[in-house]
Amino acid sequence: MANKPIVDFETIKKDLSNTPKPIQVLNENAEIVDQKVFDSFSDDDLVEFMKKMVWERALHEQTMNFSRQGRMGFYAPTEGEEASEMGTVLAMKKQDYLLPAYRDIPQLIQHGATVTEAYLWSRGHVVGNKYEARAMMPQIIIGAAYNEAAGVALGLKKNGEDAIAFTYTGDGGTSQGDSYEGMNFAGAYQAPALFIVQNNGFAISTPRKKQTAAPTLAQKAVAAGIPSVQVDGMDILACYKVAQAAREYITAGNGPVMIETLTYRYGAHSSAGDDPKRYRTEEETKPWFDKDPLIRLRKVLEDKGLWSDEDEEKLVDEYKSSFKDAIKEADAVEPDTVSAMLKRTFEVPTPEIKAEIAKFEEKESK
Ligand SMILES: Cc1ncc(C[n+]2csc(CCOP(=O)(O)OP(=O)(O)O)c2C)c(N)n1
Ligand SMILES: [Mg+2]
Repeated sequence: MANKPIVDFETIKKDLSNTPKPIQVLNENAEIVDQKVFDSFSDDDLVEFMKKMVWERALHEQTMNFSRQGRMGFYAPTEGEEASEMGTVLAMKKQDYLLPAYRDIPQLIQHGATVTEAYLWSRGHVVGNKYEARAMMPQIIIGAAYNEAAGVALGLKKNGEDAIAFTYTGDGGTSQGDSYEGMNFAGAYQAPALFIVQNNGFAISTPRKKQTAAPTLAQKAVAAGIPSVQVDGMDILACYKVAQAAREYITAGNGPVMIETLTYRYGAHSSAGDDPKRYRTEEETKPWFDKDPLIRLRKVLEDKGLWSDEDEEKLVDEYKSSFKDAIKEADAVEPDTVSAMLKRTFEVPTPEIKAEIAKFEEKESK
């Protein structure tokens, strides 16, 4: 008798790749692929989405300039990720809680932090860590914002609030244990959290394919009992609609959701200046530039007579001038000091810490 195995693992493995196509409203050529969803947006909505993406790109360009002038601390470029970031954050309500990662400064500002606070955060200044809006400071430990979100979401549930926790990590973040733990906890407690993975293709220089054998990152939520979906992260209309649908589903008491946005980081990992040309070819990056989220929506708006180059240039100038005001405000804030940091960290300082404080106060007084 042929030795037929009790189970066909090869078929099970192949089935893992049998996943739905990423959700789109506008395709790469700016053609409408979901007319019904497209028609649910008014002309004003479409213009508003475009403005938000132009704002994010202007923020990126101006902040990179500040960085080159030595006026920023850590800054993670966002060019290419405008649809993924603005589309999802625009589905948030004021009462929702944001747990961002370091590349999510634009969402943090959209949710109510000031640009000045964001710039102070970049400089490591304590004033940049606290906002009037319901948001935590951007998380540097990759994947860890998912744990924060699980805890915050459980708190919102226990308080009976009509609010959810929105959180972001990258493709690399899903290779970290923290992200699994956060999702598992939220799944177990049916906590109202929306987990967003911005899959921009790379964790610094490590390509997505080398990080995991999982056919999609969305699948990583399945083991926690969390429904998940992939969305075209260069299509702001799709990102918005999917995040909005997720929020509705979560607030109806159905537990968490995970969304994987397929996007791309055009530039370097951070303003510290790694060179992407050392780990990816032009051949590989070109198709992503062709999918640009601004080009895509701009084309739709121009066809409808709702947008012009002049409109855009005027907006960019306005936005950039507001960022220049913001950095001036940040410059005017008294610099943070090591002694002040030590004092607020230790309610009861040990003798060693007391000595450190004295040492730094002496240094700082000069
Ligand atoms: C736990 C942890 N390990 C390593 C790092 C160093 N690190 C900073 S960013 C990064 C890559 C993250 O990639 P991804 O999650 O895809 O986010 P992206 O930067 O692409 O937005 C790594 C490894 C870190 N911050 N935290
Ligand atoms: Mg990444």
